[in-house]
Amino acid sequence: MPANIRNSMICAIAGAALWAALAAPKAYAIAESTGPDGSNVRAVQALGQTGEGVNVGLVSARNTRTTHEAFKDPNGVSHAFSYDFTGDGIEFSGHDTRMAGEVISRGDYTHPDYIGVAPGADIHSARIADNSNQTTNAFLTDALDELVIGQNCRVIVTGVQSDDNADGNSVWTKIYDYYAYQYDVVFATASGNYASQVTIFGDAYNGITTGGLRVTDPDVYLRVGSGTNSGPTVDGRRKPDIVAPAQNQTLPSSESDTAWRTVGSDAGQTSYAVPHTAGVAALLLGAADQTSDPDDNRSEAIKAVIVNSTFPNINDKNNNPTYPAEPNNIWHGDRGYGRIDALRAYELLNADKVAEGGDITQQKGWAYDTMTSYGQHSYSVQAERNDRLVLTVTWHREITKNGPMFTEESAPKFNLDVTVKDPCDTVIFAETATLDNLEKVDVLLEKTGMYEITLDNTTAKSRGYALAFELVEPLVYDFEPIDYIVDTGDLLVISDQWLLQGEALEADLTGDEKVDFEDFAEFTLYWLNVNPAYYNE
Ligand SMILES: [Ca+2]
Ligand SMILES: [Ca+2]
Ligand SMILES: [Ca+2]
Ligand SMILES: [Ca+2]
Repeated sequence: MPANIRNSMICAIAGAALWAALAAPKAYAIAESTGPDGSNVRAVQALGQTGEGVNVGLVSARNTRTTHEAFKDPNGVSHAFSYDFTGDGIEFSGHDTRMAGEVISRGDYTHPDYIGVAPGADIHSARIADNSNQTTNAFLTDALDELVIGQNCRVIVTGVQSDDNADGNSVWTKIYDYYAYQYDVVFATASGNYASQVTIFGDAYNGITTGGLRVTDPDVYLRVGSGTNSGPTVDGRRKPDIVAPAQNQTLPSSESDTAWRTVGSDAGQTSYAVPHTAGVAALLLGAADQTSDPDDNRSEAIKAVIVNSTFPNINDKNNNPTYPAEPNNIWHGDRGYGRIDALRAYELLNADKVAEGGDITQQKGWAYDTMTSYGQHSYSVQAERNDRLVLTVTWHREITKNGPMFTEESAPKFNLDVTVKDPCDTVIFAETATLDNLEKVDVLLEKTGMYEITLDNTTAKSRGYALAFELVEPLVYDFEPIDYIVDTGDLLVISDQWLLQGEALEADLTGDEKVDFEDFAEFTLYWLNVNPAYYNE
């Protein structure tokens, strides 16, 4: 491998033409994309989390306009910093200023409510493409050395893509996985735009790859954009991991220190989606820094809780439902595991850490542990019939560096196999795949009792891993068969047992051993309730 491969870097979105073509700017767009039908970030900000003390790196073709008012605190001090690693100098760009603003904007006098995802964080913007839009692996490693080692960036977000073969084996991708593995960094990578499959850096094993969502109603993001790259990767791995709002975001731009642009179209440009992921990671790291637990800020733990807590019921590019309640649809090539949900991720990371070996009675939790050679860990979780068990396990691919060489771990790569057994010892989920370094389970449980989750290391290697789980309770009065809505199907249970008397009648909602108008009145309080994460007509 030559020491200094040159490569053409393409901005993941051509900014200038796109924003001009959009409809009139909408008030508080950045705030709305962070609402409950977007990335749900405002709910975490309302709890006092801002990502303060967390440094985020932006690796892109050009630089952030660091003098923009949106980056300044009340003392006039900017929280954005720019660096050039190409020798062609610092050059502000709209694209990179907008990405940075989406992560850390504090608003300004004319746009006080246009707050980014992690407004307490700092951003360090690295230019890695020269005036010919070429980059080298030296530009990239110099940038990451400065951002990760020099500036202690624990999150890296990327605004460029490459048309090299995105099979996880390019030097670019290995460089990313090296810094993630070696320095415990969260890489927020984009699935990229306008290609037939996920592009570099979206093929990084250790990153969280994000696709872009378009709006389906004002401020509601329920459909994958037409231009965001779909998975799997060229080598068959399940990327993207997640999706995030892209369309209709009003962001600080580079034309002046007070310029703002509304960007993102129904193409779902991933440059405007992936900053949500970076910002959420910064919020979570900021929160984890406030706890005594030493492992809740591990990059694997951040990834596990983000992926586990996604909202899965997102329509595909063609606006067809993706039916996430079906066991084969946990992951989908357009939407990955679903839309990022900052509040649910925060609540999951905030739940108590769990340990392998013991019995777990909490509704959700997470673990970070090290698996030894051919080891086995098991987690026993108490669950109720009709709960859904949602579980994510992830670890990093190991990359080593020798001079300019980045080398993947020897074959076979570290691998955990995940098995779930019900209280009768029947296997209800099992996988023996070795390709992906993330496994997610989302299964409806048919029995009440202790479920055993087993992780088997199929290799002689040892490795850290993170696990996150949540038991999602059924809707009240969504009788079997569970269909995630309380409607006429459930009313039939009441009518079938109408005026019956006795113990353990399903339709005796009041517990007085008879089914009558009191039960009907109780039932109507829940009429047409749905669980939107799983309900499809
Ligand atoms: Ca902590
Ligand atoms: Ca496996
Ligand atoms: Ca029902
Ligand atoms: Ca009753």
